[in-house]
Amino acid sequence: MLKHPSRGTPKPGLTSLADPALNQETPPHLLDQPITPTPLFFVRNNGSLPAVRHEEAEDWVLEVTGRVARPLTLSLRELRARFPQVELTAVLECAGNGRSGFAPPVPGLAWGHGAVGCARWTGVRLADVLAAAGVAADAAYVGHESPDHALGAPGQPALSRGLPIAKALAPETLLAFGMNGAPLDPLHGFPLRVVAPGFPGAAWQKWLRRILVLDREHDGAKMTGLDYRMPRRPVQPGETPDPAIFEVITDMPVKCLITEPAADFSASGPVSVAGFAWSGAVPVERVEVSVDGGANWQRAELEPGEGRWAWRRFHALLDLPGRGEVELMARAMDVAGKTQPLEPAWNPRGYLNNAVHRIRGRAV
Ligand SMILES: Nc1nc2c(c(=O)[nH]1)N[C@H]1C(S)=C(S)[C@@H](COP(=O)(O)O)O[C@H]1N2
Ligand SMILES: [Mo]
Repeated sequence: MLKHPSRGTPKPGLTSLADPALNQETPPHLLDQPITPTPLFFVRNNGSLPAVRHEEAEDWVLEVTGRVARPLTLSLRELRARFPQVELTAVLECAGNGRSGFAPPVPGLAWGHGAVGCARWTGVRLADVLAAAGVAADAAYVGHESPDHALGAPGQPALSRGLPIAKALAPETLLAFGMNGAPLDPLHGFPLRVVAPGFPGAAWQKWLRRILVLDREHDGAKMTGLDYRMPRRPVQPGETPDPAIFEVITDMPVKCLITEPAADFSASGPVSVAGFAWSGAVPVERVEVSVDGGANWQRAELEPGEGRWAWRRFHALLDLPGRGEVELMARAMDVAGKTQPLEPAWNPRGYLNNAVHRIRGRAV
């Protein structure tokens, strides 16, 4: 018997966040693999967990409607039969990853560093499905709907987000039914979800039921107000900013995570530092590591990674300055020259914290 049938069962070994919905992150040292195993992959649910029986999955119906010439009603079986199957490896990161690092604190789930993972996704191209439906010339956005509901408010959708039409039509955007060589896990959207590489996790709609093609930005649950939006200019804590200066996040910043050594390490002699680097629309160019608070940076080796949207492993051997407390830091840079700040850029909802990752330990 499930303890919380409408919430889902927590995965063992992950860190659970205080929230009525099931939200769990991965301790960074458990992210030390090019592909994050599904049992270790973070979970972010805004509401209930839709229960879909495995036997019912192929009959799961996806509807495509709105600004299209031919509205579609496709079962998962038909979706598989009708469109070419695509596999790609991509990082999925919550826009709120790192939120606990903002000072003063901001409302929202207090994620540490682990609301991120990299998986192999299998599905069909959203562009192929939209071509079959015949998208109208004035289509500007797609809106996505799912059966999960706000906890305690069954009539209220938990989340209904979408994509600008250009991203919906981009070759990397998938409707995925597979994750890491298996059917999607129920916690990750079984039987069908959106995969939108480079976009924030919120755009990766799970348990996808309906696609609305729209001539304007979608206004579903958690699409409006300040949700998943960044101000176009810096906003100070305490300021009441005009919501009109906020825009939907459509790109994730360059970032990296140290996965080795783990926090509170102790080392004697040179220490091996490794981890993964990723970004959104602009590819990663390099990773550097520091052991002196960022005064000096040493270039790390950067491995190719599994395609354009996968994260890339970096590693370096760092000489420790002496005995006692040390702090390892890593920062990535993208090909446009953007890098990670030493301190996060504060914003009212605590999104896109890509400050350098720091791991404290001891030289012995
Ligand atoms: N239907 C639905 N889709 C959803 C969500 C949700 O609550 N409901 N959460 C979104 C958010 S905010 C994130 S970060 C990702 C997390 O995906 P994961 O749980 O597979 O890691 O799913 C997205 N898709
Ligand atoms: Mo998210």
